[in-house]
Parts: sequence; structure tokens; C-alpha cells
Amino acid sequence: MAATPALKSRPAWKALASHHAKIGKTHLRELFGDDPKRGARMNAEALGIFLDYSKNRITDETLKLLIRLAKACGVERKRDAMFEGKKINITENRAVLHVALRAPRGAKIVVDGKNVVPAVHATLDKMAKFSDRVRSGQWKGHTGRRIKNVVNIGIGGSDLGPVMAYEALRYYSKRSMTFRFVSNIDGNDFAEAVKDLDAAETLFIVSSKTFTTLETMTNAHSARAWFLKASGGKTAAVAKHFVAVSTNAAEVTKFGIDTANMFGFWDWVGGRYSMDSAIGLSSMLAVGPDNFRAMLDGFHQMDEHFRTAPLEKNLPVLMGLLSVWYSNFFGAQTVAVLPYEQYLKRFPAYLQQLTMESNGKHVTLDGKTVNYDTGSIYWGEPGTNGQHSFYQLIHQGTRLIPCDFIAFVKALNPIGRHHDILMANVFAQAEALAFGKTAEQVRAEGTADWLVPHRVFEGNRPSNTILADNLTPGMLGKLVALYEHCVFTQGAIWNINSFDQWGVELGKALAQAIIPELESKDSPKLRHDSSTNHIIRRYRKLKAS
Ligand code: G6Q
Repeated sequence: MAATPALKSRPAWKALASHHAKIGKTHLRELFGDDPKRGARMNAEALGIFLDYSKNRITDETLKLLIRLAKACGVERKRDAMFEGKKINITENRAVLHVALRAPRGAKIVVDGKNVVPAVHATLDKMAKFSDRVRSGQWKGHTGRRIKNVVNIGIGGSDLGPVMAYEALRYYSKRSMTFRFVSNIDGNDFAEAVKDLDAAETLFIVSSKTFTTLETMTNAHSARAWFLKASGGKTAAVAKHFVAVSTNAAEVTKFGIDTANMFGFWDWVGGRYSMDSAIGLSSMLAVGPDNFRAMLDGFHQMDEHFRTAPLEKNLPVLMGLLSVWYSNFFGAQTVAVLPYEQYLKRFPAYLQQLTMESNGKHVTLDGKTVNYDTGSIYWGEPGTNGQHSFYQLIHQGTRLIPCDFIAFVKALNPIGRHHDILMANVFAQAEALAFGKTAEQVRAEGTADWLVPHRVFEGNRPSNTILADNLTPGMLGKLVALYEHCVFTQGAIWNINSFDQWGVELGKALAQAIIPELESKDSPKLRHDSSTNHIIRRYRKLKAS
């Protein structure tokens, strides 16, 4: 196999670098001034999602060059390899097939000689049957009462997706049921989650791909102890109140959950790509199987768009390329994701994991240290709240922060003038960031000379505006898949493995060595650096006092 040419020595990259030297400083005022049709032209639309990318610091030439780079880096070839079930996660020798989780019944995706789609649908059917029984009250707790509370215990990919989806689809959720999510090893998380719950009406879903994660297993054991204490120590009752979502049947059995109550998935589903697998059981319990399937259909539509649309009209490809443009040619370190939709309040947190765990890598697929930045830092808060805090830095600070504004035409809860005011804010922010306010304009408002510099907005701060009709389960699926494939596009350009997470694995191992040093009765022999040794001794001394 021929060695992959280094990214920066590719002609397409060099062309972008000299193009950046030419147009990098051009102001959006000028770009819009020179081309009155820019706003109506520079957009792409698919599946009810309208992407206005005209307020980016690009020209038609930039886009052409970015597409050239995508082609040169094999984005299409790599994408096809993923959809075909090739083992593109080379460090773990795994296929990457979250797209199979939402493939329609009857589709064929083969891994190791086996079509995985029938098993996906068998699990979905099992989840649907279970969800219907719990939601209808047919599934009863050990005292014969129906389940009213669902507590998902999981962390990382086994938590962030379920929490985000529950919040995002709350409008569609069963209001007679309560949903809680426990992730942190900090006992406060568990204590507060169950404080006001009646154990006889509570179902715990222990969600863990490996079923060995310290936080999740510790919380699951505490949940079991809490439940047994509240229900008079009846071990037989546990079966009615604990189910598992995992790939590890042996550990599930060891914990004491009947594998009949286990919902499986597969090693080709990465944690951060698993919200549409059985890890989404809490989401299905909240919104029902039909809404869950509608969400999967939205995911699948975006998969098909990513797989088949020409690159220049391909929403995730365009968004991925634009972020590479800012990250690698302007030195932008972050991307702000700003949903003007309260139900998407956990979407930025979800994206933090999706983007940064996937693309926070410092070596290429062939193990060479990169000489360019990878993995933009994604962050954000729902609008308009962010406007009253960190937007200041985006408007007038010294750093370039490209923004993704996400907005919906229709409000789920139309109340008076709220929605028009909300939309006015999102459009106004994108406009102000792009065009700013010049010293002349500030002066013309009658501002005193000394105050003028403080009130000038340079503008030229880029943004995408994503406008969709309304937040349905299907639209949530499309949005998540949009970012999943945007991350894929970035990773393909950077030639990194977006699907492993050795840094996270490290975290899982590190604490294990220190736990016995904190718990042991006798003073342990400490072999850390002097700072770690000192703080461990201090902790031991204070906790004993
Ligand atoms: C996701 C990560 C990580 C993982 C958690 C939980 O891509 O690998 O966030 O999801 O560490 O792992 P388990 O599901 O195995 O408990």
C-alpha cells in the first residue's frame, strides 16, 4: 500500500494556504457588497434543513478548493468504506457501523460475512415490546404497581445521548412518567436522583457497553442496595426493577440481571455513536416506539444524504470543510454551537463528546504525529441565554469563534410573541457578528470620541445558520447525524482515527491504582510524584480526623 501523502504537502492544501493568504482578511461587508446575490446563493438545503453558509469568510473559489481537498483526502472513499462495514477503526480492529443502527428492515450490511441488520431490528422489536409493556402498565413492579420512574445509569456515551435525547424530545414524552439519569461517581448524583422516588415504582436501566465501567457499576450496585433496602431485601424482586443494556452478557449475568432483560448491541457501535442503539432504551420509554423509530428514520435520511449527495451540496461535508478552513487556515480553536431552542439545551454537551472524543487525536492513521491542528473544541449554550454572557467575547474579543446557529421556524409551544422574538435574536446575532459596527456608524449615533473604540464591532465573525421547520423526533435524528458525519469529514481530512478513544480508556485505568491507597487501613507505600503523594496523605489524614 502506498503511503498516504502528508496533508500539508497535498497540492489542494497548498492551494488553500495561498488562497487564504489572498482572501483571509477580506471582510464579509466587502464580500456581501460585491455580490448582492450572495445571501440567496450560498446555501444548501436537504431533508428540511436549510444551511445558510453565506456569512462565512469564503468565496466560491474557497469552496471549490475545500471540495478539492476533500476529494484528494479520500473523504468519499473513506465514507464508502464505513458504510460497507470495513474495519476502519484500525486501532481496535472494528467496523464503524452506527449507520446500521438506523438502516431500514431489509437492508444488508455485512460484517465478518454476516448481515447485521436483522439483529438490529430484532433488538429494536424487543425494546419496543418492553417499552409498550412498561408504558401501558402491563409490566409491573414487585408489589404489582406500575412503573412510574425510569433511572438510566450510564456514563459518557451511555449517558450523554440518552440525556440529550430525553431533553430534546421531552415535548413528545409520557408526562406521567419521571426520567432521571445518573452518571457521575460522585454519590450526590445517585442520592439526588432517587431521593423522592418510590422503589416499588422505579425501573433502573444499567447502560454500559462493557458492563465494567467503574462509575456505572458502582452506581448500579448502590441502586441495587437502595432498592433492596426499600423493598425488604427481596432479591427475587430485582428482576422486575433492573434491566441492562450491554454487549457483555457474562458481566450482566454476574451482576444478577437475567439476560432475558438485557438489550444488546455490538462492538461496531462506538459509545458516542450509540444513542440510537439499545442505549436509547430510556428515550424509547419516554417517547414511545413510534417516535423512536421516527428518530431513526431521520438519522437514516441524513445517512443517505451524506452517502449520495454531491459534495458541494452535502450538508455534513460542507460543515466539516468549513470547520477545517477555520481551524487550519485561520487558527480558530473552537466552534460555538448555539441552538435557539430550549429543548436542545443538552445538545452542545452531547456534541462535546461526539466531536472532541472523536477528533482529539495527535497522530495520523499511520501513527505519524500530525503537524496541523485537529479536533476543534465544540461548546455552547442555548440562545438567548448565551447572549447575556459569553457572546461578548465572540463579538468583541480577540479570538475568532465560528458559530453554528440552530433555529426552528415553528415553536413547539407557541406562546404570544415569544417565538418571533427568539428568531429575531438569532438572525440579529448572525448579522451583527458578520457586519459589526464601524467607528463612523458609532460616531454617527452621537457617541463621544473616547468611547468610540469601545463601541466598535469589527464584525467579520463567521457563522452558519441552520434553519429547520420544527423539532420533531425525525429532525433530531437528522441533526445528530449531520454532526456525526461532519465529524467524519473532519477526521477523514485530518487522516486520523475518529473512532477510538485511548485517552478515555486511560482515565478508566488511572484511578484504579489510587483507590486502594485511599481505602487501605495502614499507611500505603506511595510511589507517585511528590505532589500526588502529598495530596493523598493529606486526604487520608483529614478524612480520618
Ligand atoms: C464513548 C466512550 C465513552 C464510553 C463510556 C462508557 O465513545 O468510549 O464515553 O461510552 O466510557 O462506557 P461503557 O458503556 O462501556 O460503560
